[in-house]
Amino acid sequence: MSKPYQAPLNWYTGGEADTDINETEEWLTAFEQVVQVEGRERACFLLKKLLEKGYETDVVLPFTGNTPYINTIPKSEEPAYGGDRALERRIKSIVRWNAMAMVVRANKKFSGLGGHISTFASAATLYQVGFHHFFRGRGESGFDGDMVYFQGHASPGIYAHAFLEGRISTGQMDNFRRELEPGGGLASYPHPWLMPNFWEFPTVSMGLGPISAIYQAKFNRYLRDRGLRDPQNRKIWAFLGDGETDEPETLGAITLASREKLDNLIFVINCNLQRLDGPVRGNGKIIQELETAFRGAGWNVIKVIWSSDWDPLIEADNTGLLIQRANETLDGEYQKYVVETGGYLRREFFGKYPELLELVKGYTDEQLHSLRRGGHDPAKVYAAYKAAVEHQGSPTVILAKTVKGYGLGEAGEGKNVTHQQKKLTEDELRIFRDRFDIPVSDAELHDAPYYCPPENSPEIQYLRERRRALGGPVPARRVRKEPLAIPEGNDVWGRFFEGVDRGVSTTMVFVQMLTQLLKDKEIGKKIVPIVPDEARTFGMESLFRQFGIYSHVGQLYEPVDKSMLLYYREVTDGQILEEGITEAGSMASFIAAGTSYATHGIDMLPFFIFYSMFGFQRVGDLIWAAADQRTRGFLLGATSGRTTLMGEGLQHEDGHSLVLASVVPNLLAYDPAFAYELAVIIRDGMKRMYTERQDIFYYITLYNENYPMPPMPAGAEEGILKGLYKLRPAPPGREDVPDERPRLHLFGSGSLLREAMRAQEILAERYGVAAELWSAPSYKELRREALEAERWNMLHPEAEPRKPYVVGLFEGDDNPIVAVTDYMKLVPDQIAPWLPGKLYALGTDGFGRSETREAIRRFFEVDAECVVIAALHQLAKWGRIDRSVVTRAIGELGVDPEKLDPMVS
Ligand SMILES: Cc1ncc(C[n+]2csc(CCOP(=O)(O)OP(=O)(O)O)c2C)c(N)n1
Ligand SMILES: [Mg+2]
Repeated sequence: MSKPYQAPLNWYTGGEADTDINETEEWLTAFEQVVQVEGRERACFLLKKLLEKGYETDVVLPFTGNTPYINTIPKSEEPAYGGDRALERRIKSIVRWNAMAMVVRANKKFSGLGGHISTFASAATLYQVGFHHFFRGRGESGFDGDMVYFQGHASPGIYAHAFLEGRISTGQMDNFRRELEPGGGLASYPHPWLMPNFWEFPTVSMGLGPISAIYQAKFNRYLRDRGLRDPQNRKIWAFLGDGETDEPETLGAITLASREKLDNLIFVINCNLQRLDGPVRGNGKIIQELETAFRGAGWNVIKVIWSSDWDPLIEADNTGLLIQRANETLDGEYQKYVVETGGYLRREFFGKYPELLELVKGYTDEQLHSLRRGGHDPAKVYAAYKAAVEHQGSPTVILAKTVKGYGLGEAGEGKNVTHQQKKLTEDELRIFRDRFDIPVSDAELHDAPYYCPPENSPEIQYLRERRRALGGPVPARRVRKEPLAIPEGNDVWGRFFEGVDRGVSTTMVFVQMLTQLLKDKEIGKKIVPIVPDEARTFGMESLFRQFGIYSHVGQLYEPVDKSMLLYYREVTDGQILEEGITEAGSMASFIAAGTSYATHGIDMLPFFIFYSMFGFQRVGDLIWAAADQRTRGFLLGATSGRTTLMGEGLQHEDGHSLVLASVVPNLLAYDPAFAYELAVIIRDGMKRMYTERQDIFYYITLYNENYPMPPMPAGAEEGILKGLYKLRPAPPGREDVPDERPRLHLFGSGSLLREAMRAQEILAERYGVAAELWSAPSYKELRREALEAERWNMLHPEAEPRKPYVVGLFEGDDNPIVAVTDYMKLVPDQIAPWLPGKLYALGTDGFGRSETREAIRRFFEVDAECVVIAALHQLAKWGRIDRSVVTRAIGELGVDPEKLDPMVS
């Protein structure tokens, strides 16, 4: 029988009225008896049976992923607290004060410098319980312990803790957000690039911390399953804001975490109910919403809503009305209670039901006002953390309810403007000081001075002892420094330098190269191929069989293509990370693998190959975070080029990833045309990153056009790496007359180098022009080197000037240059300042089209014929030939002068 559809109801918004109170009472009493007499197992069984009966009889319960709005861990199951509560409260108060002081002082000196007080104010207990009892340091090896993703805006609190530990000086504290001051300052947020011995994970672009943490947890498993390193149940703690959960990246991969049974992963979501502008869910309840999402995804959810202050009330309430009232109250109302009086709470919250008023009649208004939320109670937080680290089989999320700006009082506690509060009046400082009992005199108050108890004080001794017991300070970043030897010999690379006559693409060449590296005895195991459901597109399926697709559980089914040579082989120690259709997830894996020299002390070499169009513009912010985190590895934008990828059209044809790549400072971007160029670049990249330990990474474009790969010209290596080298001189002119042909240079890169080659021939054969042909695999490198030299010259005006490489190549040469690329004209134009007036770029500015390669190259005016026309036009402009030659060529080469303008069509 089909079930009638019933619209789902939420715990807090719906439910029918009780039409027979006595009957309800009987059922509840009976149920309670079962629990007491026969136990919870039996009670559970009976509930399940009732649900089944409901389905049989067409009584369908609305779906709910929620439990009531109370703590998941009842008072009766709370463990004894593992530390000295009084001392920890002292330390926490001091940390609170110093965290506030560093922001206030920074803004006193330079108004508007910024900083956040209220985020950490709400999270202080969440962090301090972690610091004293849970976050394991890096230990003696330097590469053990937990990985903690701190919420970016809570950084003042993390600095303040490190200050008490003596890891950060007063001078540094005073230079918060003044990183260029003598003696060094402190970065606004967690940036490993700026504080490489301190911060490990860049988290401040919201959503990136959570997704990175999930894939980090997966990567730790991968290392263990492959027998490379046993992370010994290192925990990954990710602290995030409740507002941050609106970012798609935050929740986008949570099912992966449960599917992979990542019980090494703990999310702590600071649910202060507010974000920057206002409430996160004024009209709902963020904790309940997140509970549904995480429970639905299979996580272990621990709610920490009420502090111990509420326990007696919850226990004394035998009407169930307190929980009901808690369930039905909206976040917007809870926020209001924070800024209102106890009398207001009594009237508006408890006053809804006479029974609840009765319940709190012995409480004064002040007592009601000081009933705390769970996230501010170390006992509740401790219980939740302990349960989380002991939980097995799935990841855990702790939803901790707090007050934004806790302790700021009138200065911002619970107020909508609190996120940006960075100035406190003397009165507000006084209230803060008194509330947390900080020994700062009235006379000093104005300056908000830091307070650090003496070294032999119980506070400092305790703090030190706790961190010692937990294996050292957190956060702390260490790196493996030993060079890794990279295969450099011809056994690996030789075949790529030799060239092949048959047509192959640079993508195919790359796959061969990767296979070769995977087979290498020394470094093969360290290679991590990462692909987002695109392996077949790139012809990588042969790797499935040979190296296996990583799966924590192996392959529990017989694959449909088992009988085929290249079947889809999932295996526990598989090497390939086949991430499915998630460039963001793949990027997060890339970061985890490419930073393992720091997080795990072992070198792993990630090669993340993706559809170039869905790289930078889709996950550019993660690429930026990878740069910040000093990730090493190779990003490969395959099916690249606006005109080389045939037929796919506007949303697939990439003509700008190289422009986007140009903005990342420590990223090298290459656009190779031939197998040997690719080999030179990858070999050198591996050497620089792993042998020389440079904190750089690579973006390399790969094309899918097949053509013969020539052997490497002698001496080309240096030019390839620098970004430009002469590939083929102009074809010889007639021997019987002096060579007075007009001359110019042609630059080509990627697939379009071949159009430049063809243009060189047409120019010589049909128009008597001598064109020198150059291959330009990296305009970004050319520009970087030129900028560096020029800057040095500016600052050393009387020293022997340095000559940029590209300037040296064309010095004294007064011929024009035409560059052709499958990317935007902006890519070659990067070097225009050093070739003044000479460089003319042809590129693919505009939207792509579904078309054949030939047609679309003509459309974008980058085919050989259009290169010839551009070359002749430059020569005419320079007065080297007559303009009529250009007109003739336009006609002869069949280019319609009134054709569509690709830039605007
Ligand atoms: C991707 C991104 N967008 C916007 C911001 C700017 N921003 C910084 S903090 C903040 C509000 C944070 O709210 P929540 O996540 O609830 O954290 P809380 O401070 O309340 O703990 C915003 C919008 C950012 N850092 N990253
Ligand atoms: Mg918030």
